[in-house]
Amino acid sequence: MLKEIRDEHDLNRDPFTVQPETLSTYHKDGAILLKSVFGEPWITDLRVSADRALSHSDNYFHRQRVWESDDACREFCLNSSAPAIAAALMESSKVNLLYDQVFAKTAGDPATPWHNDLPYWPVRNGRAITVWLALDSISFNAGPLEFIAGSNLWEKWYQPFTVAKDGSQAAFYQGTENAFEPLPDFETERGQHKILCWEMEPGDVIAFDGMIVHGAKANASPAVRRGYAVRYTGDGMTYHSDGEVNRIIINPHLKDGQPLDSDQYPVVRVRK
Ligand SMILES: O=C(O)CCC(=O)C(=O)O
Repeated sequence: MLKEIRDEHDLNRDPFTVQPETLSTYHKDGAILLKSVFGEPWITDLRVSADRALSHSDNYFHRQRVWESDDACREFCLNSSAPAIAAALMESSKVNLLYDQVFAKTAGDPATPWHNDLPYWPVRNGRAITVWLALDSISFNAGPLEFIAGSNLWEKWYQPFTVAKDGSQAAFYQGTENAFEPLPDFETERGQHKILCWEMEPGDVIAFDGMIVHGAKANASPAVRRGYAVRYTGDGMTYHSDGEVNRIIINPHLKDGQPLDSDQYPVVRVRK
């Protein structure tokens, strides 16, 4: 069934329709490239926001929760087609914004190690999706994202880690759950998997599941590659403080098991 995705939140600047093939590919592979979803006004505004946010970041290549203090990011997270993309691909009637994150890889920046995202986030019991928007042209040698197709279906919660400046895994989180699986050396296992990797143009989006194993290549080009990642959750997702590996996104006002609805994780879409 073709889904029309427009609601009162969609300003119609970038209307988006998801085709049945798109949906089935997303469910099977866990990641999909959507071409030319967002137009020039967004890209221009979000580049300014990304540069400003990164100039205040103490991390070498990313900054989180930008939307809370940046008008263009707030507009994108709440009122663009991004929540509708999330709702359609998760097939969810309610969508919450979890947080947003800007990334920049400059020339020579290292690879992002393989990982899956949900183990880092203080949420459980539902699906999550990232809408990852390219703000620059990203060629194969400029640090594109890579995904292990179908790993979203493994339901493996790989042990989270921090990353040092040279891109190496600095510390593995021990956790209180005892539920994290040791992280295989996916780099040496490359030949055993179907790896998805796409070149992107500004305005292209990769939408990917919170459980898919992914990373990014080193930036071997002279160009900077900026990306804007917005993380959304779907029906049934609840707060889970044991998952507070990423301390920047924990919500001190929520208790375990509560729905996420809050100022920090606002509901961005409800389909009646
Ligand atoms: O941009 C990168 O290198 C990493 C992005 C990533 O892992 C993510 O958005 O979840």
